[in-house]
Amino acid sequence: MERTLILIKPDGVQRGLVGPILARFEARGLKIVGLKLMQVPTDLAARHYAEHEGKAFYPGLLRYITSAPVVAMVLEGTNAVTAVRKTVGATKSFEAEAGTIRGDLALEVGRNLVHASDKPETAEREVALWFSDAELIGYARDTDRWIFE
Ligand code: IDP
Ligand code: MG
Repeated sequence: MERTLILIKPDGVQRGLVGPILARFEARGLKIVGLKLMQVPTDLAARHYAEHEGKAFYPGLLRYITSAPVVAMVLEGTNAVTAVRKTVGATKSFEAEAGTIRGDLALEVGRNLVHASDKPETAEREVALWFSDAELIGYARDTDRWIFE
């Protein structure tokens, strides 16, 4: 079972899309094992986006992610990293397929609503960066046997 980090970015919270975005992940069968609203400190934003330091969009990216609260969550499921990335859609929202979160709800690359870990190793690092062990709850759902083979 894999875990992955998702952020509903400030535009998602401001636009009232927390519920609709969360609903897509829940409907897919992913299990919420961590969930919180937070104002992101600049040092956390910088560590999260360290791979992009030096790029032209990096200062704007840090301003965007720290500009208003985000909803951070950890989702669990079989192949959760890949499944969530597919549900989120391409980085450039205007190129994201219809049916994805970005393809249905966003237009711009710098206002693309959601962050999702891009591979299992990244997910491990990001989950540990955003959540303490005590904030993550493993539990069984009665529906698990209808979702997981
Ligand atoms: P991802 O979020 O789909 O993994 P990354 O390439 O890791 O995409 O970029 C991280 C975030 O940085 C994007 O989600 C987007 O918010 C922002 N970003 C990436 N490229 C650009 C750009 O060219 N202009 C403005 N923002 C960008
Ligand atoms: Mg990325």
